[in-house]
Amino acid sequence: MKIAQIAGFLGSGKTTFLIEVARELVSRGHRIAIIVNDVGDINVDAKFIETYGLKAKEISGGCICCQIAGSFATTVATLYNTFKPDIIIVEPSGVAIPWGLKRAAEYSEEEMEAKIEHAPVVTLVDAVRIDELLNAVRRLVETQIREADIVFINKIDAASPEKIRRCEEFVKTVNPRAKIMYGSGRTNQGVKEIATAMESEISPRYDEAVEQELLRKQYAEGQ
Ligand SMILES: Nc1nc2c(ncn2[C@@H]2O[C@H](COP(=O)(O)OP(=O)(O)OP(=O)(O)O)[C@@H](O)[C@H]2O)c(=O)[nH]1
Ligand SMILES: [Mg+2]
Repeated sequence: MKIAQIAGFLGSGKTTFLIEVARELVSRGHRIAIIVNDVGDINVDAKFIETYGLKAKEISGGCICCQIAGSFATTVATLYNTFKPDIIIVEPSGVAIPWGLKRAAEYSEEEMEAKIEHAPVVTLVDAVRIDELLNAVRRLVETQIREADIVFINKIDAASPEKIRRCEEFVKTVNPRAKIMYGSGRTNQGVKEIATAMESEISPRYDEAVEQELLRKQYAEGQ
């Protein structure tokens, strides 16, 4: 069973995008479940999402990549045991770290028969708010980009070419190995391409040594 995470800072368009990608995958015949992790007060309405024929679970009360990794793992295992999705698409909180979520997802193997595979880690970057992001939460955004397989520069329907270019430059500096894609959850641009990547590509399992080396490099460069 695959876990596909859509990371990105608060308000980067994760929920909007995730619903579109999930609908696309359902239309291709997949069984899709969704887990949304809300740490704030405004909760996504899981029932609303389910009207699209998806199974949706909401986890609140902390961040699923660290504080409540155990309840995330149990939710994944329960979904597998009751619904047997091909792919679970996860919206981590806006402050989650992708490798933490991979590790937490792998914990679920203790509670079910299936093995976890990871789809490419997709990190959304909000092109409309790129300047605010770089000023206010640069380190966090860098970490989310550094751990991405695909960086999706989002909201291009509303961002100037200049801002889109700044996003692209920033992403290339932080993670030259990431594939960069462009689009908009609102106008559906890029949705099919991400759905295809989730179907057909695999991201490595959590490996502590690899993560520590990446972290060491990031902080050495930041000195
Ligand atoms: N112009 C534009 N606005 C978008 C797009 N996607 C989302 N938005 C808007 O951005 C805001 C945040 O969208 P969400 O999908 O809730 O973003 P999120 O990342 O899930 O937010 P949190 O869960 O609160 O972190 C909403 O006002 C959306 O309408 C897009 O592709 N283009
Ligand atoms: Mg959301």
